[in-house]
Amino acid sequence: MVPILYPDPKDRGLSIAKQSEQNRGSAICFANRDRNNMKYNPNKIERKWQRYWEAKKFYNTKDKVAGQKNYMLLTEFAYPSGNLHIGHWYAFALPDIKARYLRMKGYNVLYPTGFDAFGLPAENAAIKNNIHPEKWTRQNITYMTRQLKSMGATFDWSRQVSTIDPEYYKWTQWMFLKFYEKGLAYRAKTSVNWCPKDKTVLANEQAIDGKCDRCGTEVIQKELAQWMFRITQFADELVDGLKDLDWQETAKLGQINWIGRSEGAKIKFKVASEKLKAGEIEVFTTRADTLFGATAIVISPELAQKWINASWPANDKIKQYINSSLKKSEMDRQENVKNKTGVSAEVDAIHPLTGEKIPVWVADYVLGHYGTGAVMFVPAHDQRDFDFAKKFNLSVKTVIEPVTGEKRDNEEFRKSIVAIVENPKTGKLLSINWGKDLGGNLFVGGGIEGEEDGLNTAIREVQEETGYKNLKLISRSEKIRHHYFAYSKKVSREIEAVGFYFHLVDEERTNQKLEKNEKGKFSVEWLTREDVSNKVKEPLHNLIFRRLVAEEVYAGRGILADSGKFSGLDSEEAKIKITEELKSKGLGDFHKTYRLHDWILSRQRYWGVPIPMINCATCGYQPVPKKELPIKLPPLKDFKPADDGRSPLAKVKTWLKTECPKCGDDAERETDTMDTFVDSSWYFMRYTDPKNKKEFASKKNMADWLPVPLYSGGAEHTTMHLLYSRFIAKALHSLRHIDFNEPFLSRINRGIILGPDNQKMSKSRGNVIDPDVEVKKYGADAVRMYLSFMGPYEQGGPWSPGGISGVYRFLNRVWNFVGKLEEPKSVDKEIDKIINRAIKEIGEDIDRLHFNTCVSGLMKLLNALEDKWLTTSQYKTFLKLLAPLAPHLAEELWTGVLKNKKSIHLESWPKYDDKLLEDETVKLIIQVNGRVRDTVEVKRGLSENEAKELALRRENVKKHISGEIKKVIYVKDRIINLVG
Ligand code: ANZ
Ligand code: ZN
Repeated sequence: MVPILYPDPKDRGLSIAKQSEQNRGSAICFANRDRNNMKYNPNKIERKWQRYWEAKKFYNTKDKVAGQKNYMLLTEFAYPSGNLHIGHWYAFALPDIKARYLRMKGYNVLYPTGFDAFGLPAENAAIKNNIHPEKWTRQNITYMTRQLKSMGATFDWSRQVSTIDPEYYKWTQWMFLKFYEKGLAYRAKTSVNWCPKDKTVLANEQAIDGKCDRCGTEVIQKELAQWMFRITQFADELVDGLKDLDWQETAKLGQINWIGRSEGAKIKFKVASEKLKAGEIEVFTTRADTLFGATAIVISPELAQKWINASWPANDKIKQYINSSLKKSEMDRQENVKNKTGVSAEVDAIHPLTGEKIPVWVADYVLGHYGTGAVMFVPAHDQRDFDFAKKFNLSVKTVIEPVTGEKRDNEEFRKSIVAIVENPKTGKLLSINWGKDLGGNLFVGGGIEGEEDGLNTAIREVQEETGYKNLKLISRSEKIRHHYFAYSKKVSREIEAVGFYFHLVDEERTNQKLEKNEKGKFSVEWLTREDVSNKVKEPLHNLIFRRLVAEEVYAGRGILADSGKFSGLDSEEAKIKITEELKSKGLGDFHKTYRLHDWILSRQRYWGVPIPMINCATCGYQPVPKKELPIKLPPLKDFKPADDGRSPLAKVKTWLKTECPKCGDDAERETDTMDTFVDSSWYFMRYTDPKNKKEFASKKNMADWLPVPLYSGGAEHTTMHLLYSRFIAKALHSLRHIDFNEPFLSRINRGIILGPDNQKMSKSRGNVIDPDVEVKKYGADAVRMYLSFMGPYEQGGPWSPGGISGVYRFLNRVWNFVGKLEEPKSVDKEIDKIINRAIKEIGEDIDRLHFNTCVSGLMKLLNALEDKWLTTSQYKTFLKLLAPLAPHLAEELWTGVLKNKKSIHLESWPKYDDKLLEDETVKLIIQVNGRVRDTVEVKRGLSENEAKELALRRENVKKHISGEIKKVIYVKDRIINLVG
């Protein structure tokens, strides 16, 4: 007959009724004895199954399988640094759970892997250890491949790609040439980030906080001719395309900010000086509405230098200033917020709409490579300009009256004041606390009555509400419009408010009792500035505090004032109207600008893909004919970069010297190699067709697999690899080489595994967890499962030695959860229900990559089943649920205990039964006024009303209810509390 499973109560002389009282400890002993004392020994079983799956080519994926949908689950391929660390396990072993699950769900899953194998560390190791970069890299690949195989993952090794294989980088070079033909790759002089230690150019993305991403050396700026990709041509598409992608919001935002699209206008200011050939200055602004508030023009030192080059006779002070500024990094120039520097250019510009003369200044907070390198200076509404105006005593003109809140219908109009009083002795500010329901902490406020002057109103209100009477005015705000709904009176209001900022002259107060205070309506409090920032949240009062006390400029929306015929317009509308007016006069136009620069891809290093160009003295740069690809890296002994900044390839004369493809004369090869991010921006396409000799991948194969439905990787790649890959896809798409233009439909950034001390793992801290050691101790299944269990995949967390041994104990319990093979006399329906729910929940968890809850789901399941007597079919289902998480153990039990001939990994994911889900019961706790009065087994998912009715029928509940039930607190499937 069919086998049965442990526990068999008869063997212990127990009745079935008693079996549930058995504790688990004895159950395990029993099982062990029964299975000839076989202990869970992962090392013994894991290698065995890995070899078996490999020999049977289980995971060599076919391009197409009848009746199955293709699914490429992509993870970022590894850099062959030498050794797998626990982060690699996190990156590869967890998505493998989903790969296995999808396979069981009937997908044809490709779980590819490869190596991103060019790059600096190989060269540095070569220099240090006197070993060729290729040898070093290939050794590492061999070693890491072995380590990767110990994960028991479903990698398709037959499709492995490695970026250093000439058959791969041939296509990297081919893409470069295709882009070159279309103007998407070009060479130009540009100011670049230069790492003096690595002696190479870095992309902006690789100069992090002004330091080299690889070695930490301070990056300097250099003007060099470089090869570039025109990524800016796709800037709009790169922003707009994100809308349709299922990515984490943080990743989308990271790209949006990096691209930094900014919509505004270019405006021309004529220059009133014959000495200046330029004749006009063009500025870029996002706030054309503030044009009438422009009291100067400020240009970048770069632009000033251009003027000088065009024979502007600048004085020495200006020249000196320009020279010192150009030495600073962009970072420094923007960071230095408060201490702005600058010099007068001693020329005037003419305001395009008023015709007034305004001075021109040079200052390095204006960047040379953003917008037009010049700004219109609006100190009233831009904080940077305001700081500069204060320092150099330039005039400030307010042109925007702030508006807060949203306009409503039927507003009641009022004029009012807000008064902020500071005691200069304590630095504290006077606040009225109205209590939570009436608005919390505010400043003194009140309506202006009749013809009263605002200042008088403010003084009167302060006295009436607080008693203080001797005040000195420090400053007053512009008019502020505020829309709000007055809850106490139930009316919408628009108020026109002015803020006043006073200092107390002395602490004398009026003798008369404060009327309102007596009614206990509010209390008077003195708050520190910090308290004010936290407590006074009401928009109008908060704004007046920021304007008058914190001295912030108003940079928000509002209504135009002092702006000629545009006065009174809303600022958003005014942006358009003013720009249109300028446009009609030929003095401006709408314009978009971006922070994104073109992608500099030249690297002056050996270990990369040679850029396939030839430089001829007569014909200039010529592309290498495609039939000559790949241009292979020549062998080389000395990898040190040349001191003139040229790549070490320049030393290989036999390779360097060649013929011009156009005129046949002697010429030289380009010696720069490509940024390795070029290699890695298309590798997933190659997975679809890794052996293709005629194309980088056939369109047919790409159509089978791409775009990638799910890509898992590290958050550090948001503005580099992910942006570059999207660009390459868009570029290839625009050249009709691929049929999709977004490569990755959904993307998940995983978290980071920290050391047991909650710090980033590093050798110097001695907190590095070596996966090989853990695998040896607990087995791959335990490592996979513990990594899953430690927290949400997007968060990661600290490694805990106790945590992994807990998971190991759990796997031991699974191992022991099996006994003699004999079928129970009757099927326990309750067990079916428990398993049925687990199928649904564990499956959904894996689907959403909620690996942690999926492990706890399995643990819960084992807890519920461990002391029960399962049928074979129930036990089978249990093992299938285990299979994606602990593939080796599941396989061992499946074939070893159940004697199945076919692997569990060829089984289907079990189906659950919706009807059974409804049939399930839960224990509902019934409380009366917060005290437990009863518990009752009920159907899962009762509505509140059903639960209430049921509760009211219970004797013990009735006893405790007297009178009416005022409130019901119901937590579905758990608790109902009747409050009388
Ligand atoms: C006038 C103005 C008035 C501005 C105002 C702002 C507020 P985003 O949004 O980041 O693109 N700007 C333009 N080019 C610049 C450069 N090369 N270096 C430094 N600052 C530059 O910023 C656009 C704003 O940044 C522009 O709008 C300009 O200042 C400044 F109440 O023009 B604005
Ligand atoms: Zn030539």
